[in-house]
Amino acid sequence: MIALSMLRTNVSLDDRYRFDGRPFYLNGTQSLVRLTMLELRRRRAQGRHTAVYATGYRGSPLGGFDQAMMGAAKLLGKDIVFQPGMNEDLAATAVWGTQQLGTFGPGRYEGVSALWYGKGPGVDRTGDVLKHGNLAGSAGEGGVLVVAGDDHTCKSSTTAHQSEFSLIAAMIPVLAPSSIAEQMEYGLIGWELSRASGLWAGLKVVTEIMDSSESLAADPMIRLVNTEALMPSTKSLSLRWPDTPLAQEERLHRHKMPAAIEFARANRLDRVIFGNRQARLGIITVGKAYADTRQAMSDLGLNEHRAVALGIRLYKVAMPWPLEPAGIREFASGLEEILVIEEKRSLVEDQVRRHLYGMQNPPRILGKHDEEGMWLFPSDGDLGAGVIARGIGGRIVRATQDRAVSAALTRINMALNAAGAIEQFTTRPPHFCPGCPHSASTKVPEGSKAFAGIGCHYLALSMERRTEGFTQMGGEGANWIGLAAFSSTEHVFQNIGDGTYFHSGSLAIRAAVAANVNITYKILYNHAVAMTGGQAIDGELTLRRLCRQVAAEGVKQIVLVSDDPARYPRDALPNGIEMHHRDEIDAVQRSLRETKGVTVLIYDQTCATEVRRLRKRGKLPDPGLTIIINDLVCEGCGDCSHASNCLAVIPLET
Ligand SMILES: Cc1ncc(C[n+]2csc(CCOP(=O)(O)OP(=O)(O)O)c2C)c(N)n1
Repeated sequence: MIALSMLRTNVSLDDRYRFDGRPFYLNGTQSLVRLTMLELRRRRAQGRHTAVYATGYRGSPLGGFDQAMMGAAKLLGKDIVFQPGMNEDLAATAVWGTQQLGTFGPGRYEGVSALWYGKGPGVDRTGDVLKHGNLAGSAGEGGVLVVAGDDHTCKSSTTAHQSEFSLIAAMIPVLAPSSIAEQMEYGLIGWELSRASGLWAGLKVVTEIMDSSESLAADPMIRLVNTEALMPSTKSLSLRWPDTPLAQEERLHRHKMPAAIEFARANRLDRVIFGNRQARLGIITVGKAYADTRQAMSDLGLNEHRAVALGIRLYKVAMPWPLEPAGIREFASGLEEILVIEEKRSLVEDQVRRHLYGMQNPPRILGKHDEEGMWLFPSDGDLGAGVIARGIGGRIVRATQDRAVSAALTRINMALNAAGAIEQFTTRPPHFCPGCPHSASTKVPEGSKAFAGIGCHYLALSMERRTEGFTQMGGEGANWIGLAAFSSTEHVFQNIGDGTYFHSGSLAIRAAVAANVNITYKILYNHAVAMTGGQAIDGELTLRRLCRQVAAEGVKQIVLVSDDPARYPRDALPNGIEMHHRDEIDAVQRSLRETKGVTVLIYDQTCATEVRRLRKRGKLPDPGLTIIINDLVCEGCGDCSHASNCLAVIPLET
């Protein structure tokens, strides 16, 4: 609750990044920007002359973090350095570098608190670096926070992601906040954990929290126990040089991991929220599921007082892996049943089982499934407050026959059924923006098929474009290498955005050339990484450079199509590049598909949203041209909408 006297009368957008003791309003993305500032302030308060470094690669729910960091550059100051990565794994390698500051030679700072960020698939592709980096470790005056963005319901992704298991593969502990304030709190704890244990520390952020916003009265207060003092036998766990792989492994398994668990225990990161000794039903929950569980309990009419009276004890896990065992054992004592409520695959539930194994009179542990093997808190789709309320309510009614909970449960079930029925009419499929170049660029000639990839052009999959199938970012066309060897189809088109080409896709073209398959890459040069917010490509990719790069890969032919081929003087582009007006795209594609080997068609047209932004800012002239369909002669057949594939063309009742 924020007192009226604390409210600002003068407000500015920068307030979210000010530290003047006043409340501030910020969204999930901005909370990570503020986190970097908090970390620097914390280190300065500890008397350390350290810096903060942030790098990674965009993708929802971390799509706008780079823009937010760049927008706040002045307020961040010179000791917080932001550098967008070319892709996730190379960015993580740069983070590894920041931790080498103390061993490499004299530095300008005592250490660097590094933040890496990436969307779930980016976490996956960075696996090798995360393993290497975590084995090498973090610097004593540094620390690494690995921010993994998960889109659990696949709102803006190609996989409904859960990053924990990738982080676990690299033996990186995971912290899972349940609110915007906790994102900052756990972020700071993560850096401390990293310094104390020599590990890299994971911070899981999810779409629902990143896309929400909150007013906060104050920054999180963090007081941590010095775990080094608690573990006197532990030698320094930090990154060192020289170092050997087996010494790293020993340090990781025998010292760094136990240090992380000790850190969690000593600081009581996981804690009992409410409950007493008489409780019989325990609820363990984590991350966003904690917030949903509280909502579910409220929907069931269970405030803290009522819940305790019904014999419920609630436990909130801050670090789902490695799960600190002492707290769990203490919590479980005296309980008959434990419900583990967590999103996606079971992670905490399995560890709870392991930690309670061998306990006298152990409670029944349910989570993903009930005792009959029926789904209780499913691992697929959305585990929202409604589904959780249904699960918890059912168990309470079963154990207590409580009438009020039973009545609330009936209401919740009715609401869930009604919501399910409405949903089928209210889902709006995504579509190209009006004026999107992909609307025309993704067409293929009669008799041909195409593959999609990562980017806005992915939406062509649900349009009449004979576009069937896609790959992960950077794999574009490599699936054809395997498929072509056994297919009777002679040739395919592969769409690839310029952002993806720069990130990693250029390597897929090299692979296709090496395999000598018949494929035409359509490089959709829209001058933006459009789908994530229209960022610029993270380096220079002029048309000339792009043409020279693909030519150097050894492709058989390169054709450039645009709305104005005369724009490029002959000598601006390398020799041998054909240029055509984009109206000729069909004929161009027909000719390219007959050419054996790898060919490239570059479709040059700026992203429509970027064009609109540039025009609004007066940076691009308005063409002053409007096409009007005369409604006096229009027969209302709707063909113009269909043929133009443009949402802005709306059929008129005539
Ligand atoms: C490994 C990985 N990193 C990040 C993303 C997030 N992502 C989805 S679409 C996209 C933009 C691709 O840009 P571009 O290739 O230029 O295509 P456009 O959106 O401009 O059509 C990104 C970065 C992802 N899907 N996978």
